Amino acid sequence: VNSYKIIESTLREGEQFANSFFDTETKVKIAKALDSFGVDYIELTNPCSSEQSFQDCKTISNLGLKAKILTHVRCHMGDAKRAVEAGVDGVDLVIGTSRYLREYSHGKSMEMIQKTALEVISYLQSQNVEIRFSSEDSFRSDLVDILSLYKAVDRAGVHRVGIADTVGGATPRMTYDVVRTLRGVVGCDIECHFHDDTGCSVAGATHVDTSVLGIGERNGITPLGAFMARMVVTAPEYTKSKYNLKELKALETLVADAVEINIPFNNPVTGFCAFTHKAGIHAKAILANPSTYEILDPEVFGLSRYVSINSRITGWNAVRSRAEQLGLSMTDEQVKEVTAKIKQMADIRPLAIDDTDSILRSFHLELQQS
Ligand code: HCA
Ligand code: CU
Repeated sequence: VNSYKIIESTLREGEQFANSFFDTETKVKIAKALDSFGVDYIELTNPCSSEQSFQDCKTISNLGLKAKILTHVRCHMGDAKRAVEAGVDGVDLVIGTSRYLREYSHGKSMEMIQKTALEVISYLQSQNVEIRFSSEDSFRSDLVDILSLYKAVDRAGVHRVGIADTVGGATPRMTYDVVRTLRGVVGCDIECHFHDDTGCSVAGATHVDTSVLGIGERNGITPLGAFMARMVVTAPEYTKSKYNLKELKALETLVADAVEINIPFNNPVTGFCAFTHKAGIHAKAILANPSTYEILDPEVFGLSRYVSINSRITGWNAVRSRAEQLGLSMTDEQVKEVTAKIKQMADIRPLAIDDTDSILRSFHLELQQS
């Protein structure tokens, strides 16, 4: 994978998150922040959902952003017409193809689905918008069924076909197999949409659906930040030159505030401890060469690492580095001595950074006075 595109769905899938309520102003703010970050597409809620959804879709389509504006609609003519009226650049069509959805949701046969799909696609082509066609619950659909459907829509000229792990049950291996098989059947781009019910949402194709912090229906989809963390390792040149990675933290904070949640402590890149090193053995190596224990360089995201010395498992190399930061000069023997004091204190109670700093300072003061 040397290049890929992001279809950012915070303003569609993300609106399906339990806590989400986005007023127009918030949507516009988020859309602008996503655009500034550099995402390729911004996907919006179906304009048929409500009057305000239609208005917001129009408003965002008219902002003149660099990102292409998409809306996500059911595969039927009424929805497609409303999408075009809203002025979007592209339309993401979706229809359920698994037995579950065909029996318990819309009740259509595969023949009916294909017929409707081709009609809707030909209408959208006449309106010059970009078209994506996706099945819903792809991984629990009959593979032969969806492959022949995709073949037909590819021949009809869609820009992308999508596969969706709607219930979050697919493994990376299953994803690889389906995408590879599909690659042999269609010539257009392939988009992936993964739910995170079993913690496997970071794996991908040419176009990947994300949302900020992964917010979405149930426990959401591929988080933009985790995906960036993955891709900065997998495709560093492309990822670093294309996306404004230094804006990630502000973007996440904006969305977290809007939906009233905290950024998880263990979030990739922006979790409060993502670049905190604690054990003495780690700290020593990190200070010598950060790559020893860091697959990601925090600076790439405009962040910095932190070497903790506030615990019983710290080591003297870490303490020496902190002493240097504080401008306290000591010999190695002295550093080892004060490290022992810190460990002794840390065995008794949890220490804060202020505690260890003052242990260092008073130790240094005693040295000067003696
Ligand atoms: C849903 C639909 C969807 C669609 C994905 C897509 C899913 O909200 O139930 O069109 O790419 O997960 O299947 O989000
Ligand atoms: Cu979804």
